[in-house]
Amino acid sequence: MKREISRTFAAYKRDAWHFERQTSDSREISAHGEKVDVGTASKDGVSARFTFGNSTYELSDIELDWYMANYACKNKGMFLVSVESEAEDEFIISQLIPYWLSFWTSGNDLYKERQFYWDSTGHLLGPYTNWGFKQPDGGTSDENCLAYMLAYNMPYSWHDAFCTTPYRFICESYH
Ligand SMILES: [Ca+2]
Ligand SMILES: [Ca+2]
Repeated sequence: MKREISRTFAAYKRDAWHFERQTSDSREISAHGEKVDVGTASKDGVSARFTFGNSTYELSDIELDWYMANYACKNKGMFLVSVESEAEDEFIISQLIPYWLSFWTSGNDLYKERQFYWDSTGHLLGPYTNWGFKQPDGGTSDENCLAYMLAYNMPYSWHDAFCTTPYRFICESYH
């Protein structure tokens, strides 16, 4: 019999999505009651933890859309990452390289088109930025959320992307 101490991890009220933690090594996202296997995950949903300067970071080992990723970080007292300097950017990228996957940050221009800011700090991006080739290219489309991505065979850089796409994500806490 499957030992299950399933507890509701978070309830994302806006669209009634929620995801659950389980004691098994699998993690499922359920949407409107339908369970979708998102693959094997560690028990705490974190694949790596590291510190840099005054921050601690956690890389998720699950993929969520930007809104749910934002909620997931806040639910454990952290925030989606904000990147304030080249040094921080380079350090984070050095941690991401082994994964070769996209990761959400807190950056977005959901409130004012083309005005990207870090949701975690409320500050506009800059002065340092690491936009990828031809990025941001979303214009007035719905590419409103900022992810670390690999594109055009370039190293990790910042891309505006569709917020509803599930990617892994980076949580940051300050100490
Ligand atoms: Ca930061
Ligand atoms: Ca883009």
